[in-house]
Amino acid sequence: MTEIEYFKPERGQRPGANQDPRLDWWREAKFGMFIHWGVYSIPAGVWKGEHIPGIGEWIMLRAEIPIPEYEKLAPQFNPVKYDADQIVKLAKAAGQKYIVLTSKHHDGFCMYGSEETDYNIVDGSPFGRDVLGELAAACAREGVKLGLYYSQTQDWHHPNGFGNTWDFDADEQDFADYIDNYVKPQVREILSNYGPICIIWFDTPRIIERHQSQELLDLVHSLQPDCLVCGRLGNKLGDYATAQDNAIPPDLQAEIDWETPATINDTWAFKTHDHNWKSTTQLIQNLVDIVSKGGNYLLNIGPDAEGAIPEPSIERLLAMGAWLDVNGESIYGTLPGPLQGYEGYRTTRKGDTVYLHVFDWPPSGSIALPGLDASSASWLDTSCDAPLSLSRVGGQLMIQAPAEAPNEHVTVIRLER
Ligand code: FHN
Repeated sequence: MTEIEYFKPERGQRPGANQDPRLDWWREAKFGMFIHWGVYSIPAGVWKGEHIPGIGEWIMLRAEIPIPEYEKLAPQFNPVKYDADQIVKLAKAAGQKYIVLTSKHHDGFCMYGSEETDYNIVDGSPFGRDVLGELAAACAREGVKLGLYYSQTQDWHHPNGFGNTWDFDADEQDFADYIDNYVKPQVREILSNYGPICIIWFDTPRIIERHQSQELLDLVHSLQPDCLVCGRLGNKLGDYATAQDNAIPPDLQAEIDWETPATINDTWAFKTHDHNWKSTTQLIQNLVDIVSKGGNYLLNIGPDAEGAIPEPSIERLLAMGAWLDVNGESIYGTLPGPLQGYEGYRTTRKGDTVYLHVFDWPPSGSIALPGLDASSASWLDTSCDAPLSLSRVGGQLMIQAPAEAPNEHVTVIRLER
Protein backbone atom coordinates (compact mmCIF):
# COMPACT_ATOMS: atom_id res chain seq x y z
CA MET A 1 0.00 0.00 0.00
CA THR A 2 1.40 3.39 -0.93
CA GLU A 3 1.09 6.21 1.53
CA ILE A 4 -1.59 8.02 -0.40
CA GLU A 5 -4.17 5.24 -0.30
CA TYR A 6 -5.59 6.26 3.04
CA PHE A 7 -7.33 9.29 1.63
CA LYS A 8 -8.17 7.80 -1.73
CA PRO A 9 -11.79 8.03 -2.83
CA GLU A 10 -13.30 4.73 -3.85
CA ARG A 11 -13.21 3.77 -7.47
CA GLY A 12 -16.56 4.29 -9.07
CA GLN A 13 -17.44 7.29 -6.91
CA ARG A 14 -16.03 9.49 -9.61
CA PRO A 15 -14.45 8.60 -12.92
CA GLY A 16 -10.71 7.92 -12.76
CA ALA A 17 -7.84 10.28 -13.48
CA ASN A 18 -8.23 12.63 -16.43
CA GLN A 19 -11.89 11.84 -16.88
CA ASP A 20 -14.04 14.02 -14.63
CA PRO A 21 -14.02 17.36 -16.48
CA ARG A 22 -14.67 19.27 -13.23
CA LEU A 23 -11.04 18.57 -12.39
CA ASP A 24 -9.64 19.83 -15.71
CA TRP A 25 -8.50 23.18 -14.31
CA TRP A 26 -6.96 21.46 -11.29
CA ARG A 27 -5.02 18.99 -13.44
CA GLU A 28 -3.72 21.90 -15.49
CA ALA A 29 -2.85 23.94 -12.37
CA LYS A 30 -0.44 21.51 -10.61
CA PHE A 31 0.68 24.02 -7.97
CA GLY A 32 -1.40 25.70 -5.25
CA MET A 33 -0.89 27.77 -2.11
CA PHE A 34 -2.14 26.51 1.27
CA ILE A 35 -2.60 29.09 4.05
CA HIS A 36 -2.76 28.07 7.71
CA TRP A 37 -3.67 31.12 9.71
CA GLY A 38 -5.68 31.72 12.86
CA VAL A 39 -5.39 32.76 16.52
CA TYR A 40 -2.81 29.99 17.04
CA SER A 41 -0.44 32.26 15.12
CA ILE A 42 -0.30 34.48 18.26
CA PRO A 43 1.35 31.97 20.64
CA ALA A 44 3.28 30.71 17.59
CA GLY A 45 4.39 27.53 19.35
CA VAL A 46 5.06 29.01 22.81
CA TRP A 47 2.65 28.71 25.77
CA LYS A 48 3.42 30.21 29.17
CA GLY A 49 7.05 30.54 28.16
CA GLU A 50 7.35 26.91 27.13
CA HIS A 51 8.10 25.69 23.61
CA ILE A 52 5.28 23.31 22.76
CA PRO A 53 6.47 20.57 20.40
CA GLY A 54 4.67 19.81 17.16
CA ILE A 55 2.88 21.83 14.51
CA GLY A 56 1.83 25.34 15.52
CA GLU A 57 -1.92 25.08 14.91
CA TRP A 58 -2.11 22.12 17.34
CA ILE A 59 -0.92 24.14 20.34
CA MET A 60 -4.36 24.11 21.99
CA LEU A 61 -4.41 20.31 22.03
CA ARG A 62 -0.73 19.70 22.68
CA ALA A 63 -0.73 22.03 25.73
CA GLU A 64 -4.32 21.06 26.64
CA ILE A 65 -5.26 24.70 26.94
CA PRO A 66 -8.71 25.08 28.50
CA ILE A 67 -11.24 26.85 26.26
CA PRO A 68 -11.66 29.93 28.50
CA GLU A 69 -7.89 30.46 28.42
CA TYR A 70 -7.47 29.81 24.69
CA GLU A 71 -10.44 32.07 23.92
CA LYS A 72 -8.47 35.00 25.31
CA LEU A 73 -6.38 34.92 22.14
CA ALA A 74 -9.28 36.17 20.01
CA PRO A 75 -9.43 39.69 21.57
CA GLN A 76 -5.67 39.95 20.97
CA PHE A 77 -5.90 39.06 17.28
CA ASN A 78 -5.28 42.22 15.31
CA PRO A 79 -3.38 41.27 12.16
CA VAL A 80 -2.93 44.79 10.82
CA LYS A 81 -0.38 43.66 8.23
CA TYR A 82 -2.89 41.36 6.53
CA ASP A 83 -3.02 42.28 2.88
CA ALA A 84 -5.09 39.92 0.75
CA ASP A 85 -3.77 41.44 -2.47
CA GLN A 86 -0.19 40.87 -1.38
CA ILE A 87 -0.94 37.19 -0.69
CA VAL A 88 -2.68 36.64 -4.01
CA LYS A 89 0.06 38.47 -5.89
CA LEU A 90 2.67 36.34 -4.12
CA ALA A 91 0.82 33.17 -5.15
CA LYS A 92 0.73 34.41 -8.73
CA ALA A 93 4.40 35.34 -8.72
CA ALA A 94 5.19 31.88 -7.33
CA GLY A 95 3.24 30.23 -10.14
CA GLN A 96 0.58 28.91 -7.76
CA LYS A 97 -2.77 28.74 -9.52
CA TYR A 98 -5.10 28.25 -6.58
CA ILE A 99 -5.19 29.19 -2.90
CA VAL A 100 -6.70 27.23 -0.01
CA LEU A 101 -7.29 29.18 3.24
CA THR A 102 -8.16 27.74 6.66
CA SER A 103 -11.72 29.01 7.19
CA LYS A 104 -11.95 26.98 10.41
CA HIS A 105 -9.17 24.79 11.77
CA HIS A 106 -9.37 22.29 14.64
CA ASP A 107 -9.27 25.06 17.28
CA GLY A 108 -12.70 26.20 16.06
CA PHE A 109 -11.90 29.88 15.49
CA CYS A 110 -13.44 31.02 12.20
CA MET A 111 -11.58 33.29 9.81
CA TYR A 112 -14.81 34.65 8.37
CA GLY A 113 -17.99 36.29 9.66
CA SER A 114 -20.14 33.34 10.71
CA GLU A 115 -23.77 33.55 11.84
CA GLU A 116 -23.29 30.26 13.67
CA THR A 117 -20.81 31.54 16.27
CA ASP A 118 -19.29 34.78 17.51
CA TYR A 119 -16.00 32.97 17.79
CA ASN A 120 -14.89 34.43 14.51
CA ILE A 121 -12.60 37.14 13.25
CA VAL A 122 -15.38 39.63 12.47
CA ASP A 123 -17.30 39.41 15.76
CA GLY A 124 -14.63 38.15 18.12
CA SER A 125 -11.46 40.09 17.32
CA PRO A 126 -10.49 43.76 17.38
CA PHE A 127 -9.53 43.39 13.72
CA GLY A 128 -13.18 42.99 12.80
CA ARG A 129 -12.48 42.42 9.10
CA ASP A 130 -13.66 39.43 7.12
CA VAL A 131 -10.33 37.91 6.17
CA LEU A 132 -11.95 35.36 3.91
CA GLY A 133 -14.11 37.99 2.21
CA GLU A 134 -11.05 40.12 1.46
CA LEU A 135 -9.16 37.14 0.10
CA ALA A 136 -12.12 36.13 -2.07
CA ALA A 137 -12.28 39.66 -3.52
CA ALA A 138 -8.52 39.74 -4.17
CA CYS A 139 -8.65 36.31 -5.83
CA ALA A 140 -11.51 37.47 -8.06
CA ARG A 141 -9.55 40.61 -9.02
CA GLU A 142 -6.42 38.63 -9.85
CA GLY A 143 -8.11 35.64 -11.49
CA VAL A 144 -6.84 33.12 -8.94
CA LYS A 145 -9.10 30.31 -7.75
CA LEU A 146 -9.99 30.14 -4.05
CA GLY A 147 -10.52 27.01 -1.99
CA LEU A 148 -11.33 26.64 1.70
CA TYR A 149 -10.00 24.35 4.36
CA TYR A 150 -12.72 23.36 6.84
CA SER A 151 -12.15 21.04 9.82
CA GLN A 152 -15.32 18.95 9.76
CA THR A 153 -14.59 16.47 12.54
CA GLN A 154 -12.13 18.00 14.96
CA ASP A 155 -13.39 21.12 16.71
CA TRP A 156 -11.82 21.65 20.12
CA HIS A 157 -14.04 24.64 20.89
CA HIS A 158 -17.49 23.31 20.04
CA PRO A 159 -19.06 21.26 22.89
CA ASN A 160 -20.02 18.51 20.45
CA GLY A 161 -16.97 18.63 18.18
CA PHE A 162 -14.36 15.88 18.24
CA GLY A 163 -10.99 16.00 19.95
CA ASN A 164 -11.13 18.14 23.08
CA THR A 165 -10.80 15.58 25.86
CA TRP A 166 -9.61 18.06 28.51
CA ASP A 167 -12.74 20.26 28.57
CA PHE A 168 -15.38 17.74 27.51
CA ASP A 169 -16.40 14.19 28.28
CA ALA A 170 -16.61 12.36 24.94
CA ASP A 171 -19.43 10.15 26.27
CA GLU A 172 -21.63 13.17 26.70
CA GLN A 173 -20.96 14.69 23.31
CA ASP A 174 -23.42 14.57 20.43
CA PHE A 175 -21.26 14.47 17.31
CA ALA A 176 -24.27 14.01 15.01
CA ASP A 177 -25.76 17.22 16.35
CA TYR A 178 -22.49 19.03 15.70
CA ILE A 179 -22.43 17.82 12.06
CA ASP A 180 -26.09 18.57 11.39
CA ASN A 181 -26.48 21.82 13.26
CA TYR A 182 -23.07 23.41 13.05
CA VAL A 183 -20.88 21.94 10.30
CA LYS A 184 -23.58 21.82 7.63
CA PRO A 185 -24.78 25.41 8.24
CA GLN A 186 -21.17 26.62 8.21
CA VAL A 187 -20.35 24.75 5.01
CA ARG A 188 -23.48 26.37 3.57
CA GLU A 189 -22.18 29.80 4.66
CA ILE A 190 -18.73 29.49 3.17
CA LEU A 191 -20.17 28.21 -0.09
CA SER A 192 -22.91 30.84 -0.29
CA ASN A 193 -21.25 34.09 0.75
CA TYR A 194 -17.87 34.25 -0.97
CA GLY A 195 -18.45 33.57 -4.67
CA PRO A 196 -17.11 30.53 -6.50
CA ILE A 197 -15.10 28.23 -4.25
CA CYS A 198 -12.92 25.77 -6.14
CA ILE A 199 -12.23 23.24 -3.34
CA ILE A 200 -13.51 22.39 0.10
CA TRP A 201 -10.49 20.93 1.83
CA PHE A 202 -11.92 18.81 4.64
CA ASP A 203 -9.39 17.21 6.99
CA THR A 204 -8.77 14.54 9.67
CA PRO A 205 -12.00 12.57 9.14
CA ARG A 206 -11.47 10.41 12.25
CA ILE A 207 -14.94 9.47 13.63
CA ILE A 208 -17.13 10.88 10.85
CA GLU A 209 -19.53 8.23 9.59
CA ARG A 210 -20.06 7.28 5.98
CA HIS A 211 -23.51 8.85 5.71
CA GLN A 212 -22.20 12.07 7.25
CA SER A 213 -19.33 12.29 4.73
CA GLN A 214 -21.80 11.56 1.95
CA GLU A 215 -24.21 14.24 3.16
CA LEU A 216 -21.41 16.82 3.27
CA LEU A 217 -20.29 15.84 -0.22
CA ASP A 218 -23.83 16.18 -1.51
CA LEU A 219 -24.26 19.50 0.27
CA VAL A 220 -21.10 20.93 -1.32
CA HIS A 221 -22.12 19.75 -4.78
CA SER A 222 -25.70 20.99 -4.37
CA LEU A 223 -24.44 24.48 -3.53
CA GLN A 224 -21.57 24.64 -6.01
CA PRO A 225 -21.54 21.67 -8.38
CA ASP A 226 -18.06 22.51 -9.69
CA CYS A 227 -16.51 22.76 -6.23
CA LEU A 228 -14.09 19.89 -5.64
CA VAL A 229 -13.89 18.01 -2.36
CA CYS A 230 -10.58 16.54 -1.24
CA GLY A 231 -10.20 12.94 -0.11
CA ARG A 232 -9.93 13.90 3.54
CA LEU A 233 -13.69 14.19 3.69
CA GLY A 234 -13.35 10.61 4.87
CA ASN A 235 -14.93 7.21 4.22
CA LYS A 236 -13.27 7.05 0.82
CA LEU A 237 -15.41 9.85 -0.53
CA GLY A 238 -14.36 12.99 -2.36
CA ASP A 239 -13.33 14.11 -5.82
CA TYR A 240 -9.61 13.43 -5.57
CA ALA A 241 -7.11 11.64 -3.36
CA THR A 242 -4.99 13.38 -0.78
CA ALA A 243 -1.54 12.15 0.19
CA GLN A 244 -0.31 12.22 3.76
CA ASP A 245 1.29 15.53 4.72
CA ASN A 246 4.59 16.11 2.93
CA ALA A 247 4.47 12.58 1.48
CA ILE A 248 5.41 11.97 -2.13
CA PRO A 249 4.49 8.52 -3.39
CA PRO A 250 7.47 6.52 -4.59
CA ASP A 251 5.93 5.71 -7.97
CA LEU A 252 3.66 6.97 -10.68
CA GLN A 253 0.01 7.19 -9.58
CA ALA A 254 -1.62 7.28 -12.98
CA GLU A 255 -4.99 5.87 -11.99
CA ILE A 256 -6.09 8.62 -9.65
CA ASP A 257 -6.12 12.38 -9.28
CA TRP A 258 -4.07 13.23 -6.21
CA GLU A 259 -2.45 16.06 -4.28
CA THR A 260 0.31 16.38 -1.69
CA PRO A 261 -0.18 19.08 0.95
CA ALA A 262 3.21 20.27 2.17
CA THR A 263 5.05 22.67 4.44
CA ILE A 264 8.06 24.86 3.62
CA ASN A 265 9.47 24.40 7.14
CA ASP A 266 8.09 21.85 9.66
CA THR A 267 4.88 23.58 10.71
CA TRP A 268 1.72 24.72 8.95
CA ALA A 269 0.87 27.64 11.22
CA PHE A 270 3.55 30.18 12.10
CA LYS A 271 6.01 29.18 14.84
CA THR A 272 8.67 31.55 16.08
CA HIS A 273 11.33 28.87 16.56
CA ASP A 274 10.83 26.73 13.45
CA HIS A 275 13.66 27.69 11.13
CA ASN A 276 13.99 24.39 9.34
CA TRP A 277 13.28 25.83 5.90
CA LYS A 278 13.57 23.52 2.91
CA SER A 279 15.86 24.80 0.20
CA THR A 280 14.47 26.26 -3.01
CA THR A 281 16.08 23.39 -4.92
CA GLN A 282 14.32 20.86 -2.70
CA LEU A 283 10.95 22.59 -3.18
CA ILE A 284 11.33 22.76 -6.97
CA GLN A 285 12.39 19.11 -7.07
CA ASN A 286 9.37 18.19 -4.94
CA LEU A 287 7.09 20.01 -7.38
CA VAL A 288 8.66 18.27 -10.38
CA ASP A 289 8.67 14.89 -8.64
CA ILE A 290 4.98 15.18 -7.77
CA VAL A 291 3.94 16.41 -11.22
CA SER A 292 5.99 13.66 -12.92
CA LYS A 293 3.92 11.11 -10.94
CA GLY A 294 0.61 12.74 -11.81
CA GLY A 295 -0.05 14.83 -8.70
CA ASN A 296 -0.54 18.40 -7.51
CA TYR A 297 1.59 20.24 -4.92
CA LEU A 298 -0.25 22.36 -2.34
CA LEU A 299 2.53 24.30 -0.64
CA ASN A 300 1.80 26.12 2.60
CA ILE A 301 2.50 29.52 4.09
CA GLY A 302 1.80 30.42 7.74
CA PRO A 303 1.33 34.17 8.24
CA ASP A 304 2.25 35.50 11.70
CA ALA A 305 -0.01 37.13 14.32
CA GLU A 306 0.13 40.43 12.46
CA GLY A 307 -0.67 38.82 9.13
CA ALA A 308 2.85 39.11 7.74
CA ILE A 309 4.17 36.26 5.63
CA PRO A 310 7.53 34.92 6.88
CA GLU A 311 10.35 36.25 4.72
CA PRO A 312 11.96 32.80 4.11
CA SER A 313 8.64 31.63 2.59
CA ILE A 314 8.41 34.68 0.34
CA GLU A 315 12.00 34.23 -0.88
CA ARG A 316 11.48 30.58 -1.73
CA LEU A 317 8.13 31.08 -3.42
CA LEU A 318 9.50 33.87 -5.59
CA ALA A 319 12.46 31.69 -6.57
CA MET A 320 10.07 28.89 -7.50
CA GLY A 321 8.10 31.37 -9.59
CA ALA A 322 11.28 32.50 -11.36
CA TRP A 323 12.08 28.88 -12.20
CA LEU A 324 8.51 28.32 -13.41
CA ASP A 325 8.64 31.46 -15.57
CA VAL A 326 11.32 29.70 -17.60
CA ASN A 327 10.28 26.06 -17.16
CA GLY A 328 6.52 26.23 -16.60
CA GLU A 329 5.82 24.61 -19.99
CA SER A 330 7.21 21.37 -18.52
CA ILE A 331 4.85 21.54 -15.52
CA TYR A 332 1.45 23.11 -16.22
CA GLY A 333 -1.02 20.94 -18.12
CA THR A 334 1.43 18.07 -18.45
CA LEU A 335 0.98 14.35 -17.93
CA PRO A 336 3.44 11.99 -16.26
CA GLY A 337 6.32 11.23 -18.64
CA PRO A 338 7.44 7.88 -20.02
CA LEU A 339 10.61 7.52 -17.94
CA GLN A 340 9.67 6.60 -14.36
CA GLY A 341 11.75 5.40 -11.43
CA TYR A 342 15.07 6.52 -12.93
CA GLU A 343 17.09 8.02 -10.09
CA GLY A 344 18.09 11.65 -10.61
CA TYR A 345 15.71 12.19 -13.55
CA ARG A 346 12.00 12.90 -13.90
CA THR A 347 9.86 13.22 -17.01
CA THR A 348 6.59 14.91 -17.89
CA ARG A 349 4.96 15.08 -21.29
CA LYS A 350 2.55 17.01 -23.48
CA GLY A 351 1.51 15.20 -26.65
CA ASP A 352 4.70 13.91 -28.30
CA THR A 353 6.96 16.27 -26.37
CA VAL A 354 8.79 14.82 -23.39
CA TYR A 355 10.34 17.10 -20.77
CA LEU A 356 13.38 15.63 -19.11
CA HIS A 357 14.09 17.11 -15.67
CA VAL A 358 17.63 16.55 -14.51
CA PHE A 359 18.03 16.65 -10.70
CA ASP A 360 21.57 15.30 -10.41
CA TRP A 361 23.65 16.72 -13.21
CA PRO A 362 26.21 14.13 -14.40
CA PRO A 363 29.75 15.52 -13.98
CA SER A 364 30.64 14.48 -17.54
CA GLY A 365 27.53 16.08 -19.01
CA SER A 366 26.69 12.69 -20.62
CA ILE A 367 23.14 11.57 -20.01
CA ALA A 368 22.17 7.98 -20.92
CA LEU A 369 18.45 7.26 -20.99
CA PRO A 370 17.00 3.77 -21.39
CA GLY A 371 13.71 3.23 -23.17
CA LEU A 372 13.30 6.72 -24.59
CA ASP A 373 13.14 7.78 -28.21
CA ALA A 374 13.61 11.27 -29.63
CA SER A 375 14.86 12.94 -32.77
CA SER A 376 15.74 16.30 -31.28
CA ALA A 377 16.74 17.76 -27.93
CA SER A 378 16.70 21.41 -26.88
CA TRP A 379 16.97 23.46 -23.70
CA LEU A 380 13.64 24.62 -22.39
CA ASP A 381 15.44 27.72 -21.16
CA THR A 382 15.90 29.61 -24.43
CA SER A 383 18.58 31.82 -22.89
CA CYS A 384 20.84 28.76 -22.63
CA ASP A 385 23.08 28.45 -25.71
CA ALA A 386 25.34 25.60 -24.53
CA PRO A 387 25.72 22.80 -27.12
CA LEU A 388 23.39 19.82 -26.80
CA SER A 389 23.62 16.72 -29.00
CA LEU A 390 21.61 13.55 -29.30
CA SER A 391 22.63 10.06 -30.39
CA ARG A 392 21.51 6.49 -29.92
CA VAL A 393 23.95 3.96 -28.51
CA GLY A 394 22.66 0.43 -28.20
CA GLY A 395 19.21 0.67 -26.66
CA GLN A 396 19.96 3.98 -25.01
CA LEU A 397 19.35 7.57 -25.94
CA MET A 398 22.55 9.55 -25.29
CA ILE A 399 22.50 13.26 -24.64
CA GLN A 400 25.80 15.10 -24.60
CA ALA A 401 25.52 18.32 -22.64
CA PRO A 402 28.05 20.59 -20.92
CA ALA A 403 29.73 19.42 -17.72
CA GLU A 404 28.08 22.11 -15.67
CA ALA A 405 24.31 22.17 -15.03
CA PRO A 406 22.68 25.10 -16.84
CA ASN A 407 20.17 25.54 -14.00
CA GLU A 408 21.14 25.45 -10.31
CA HIS A 409 17.87 23.75 -9.26
CA VAL A 410 16.56 21.53 -12.07
CA THR A 411 17.54 21.71 -15.75
CA VAL A 412 14.86 20.85 -18.29
CA ILE A 413 15.59 19.37 -21.73
CA ARG A 414 12.79 19.20 -24.27
CA LEU A 415 12.78 15.99 -26.33
CA GLU A 416 10.78 15.76 -29.56
CA ARG A 417 10.01 12.61 -31.49
O1 FHN B 1 -4.18 18.21 11.69
C1 FHN B 1 -4.02 18.81 10.44
C2 FHN B 1 -2.86 19.76 10.40
O2 FHN B 1 -3.01 20.73 11.38
C3 FHN B 1 -2.79 20.42 9.03
O3 FHN B 1 -3.93 21.17 8.76
C4 FHN B 1 -2.61 19.34 7.98
C5 FHN B 1 -2.59 19.84 6.55
O4 FHN B 1 -2.62 18.78 5.67
N1 FHN B 1 -3.72 18.37 8.06
C6 FHN B 1 -3.89 17.75 9.37
C7 FHN B 1 -2.87 16.70 9.62
O5 FHN B 1 -2.74 15.84 8.54
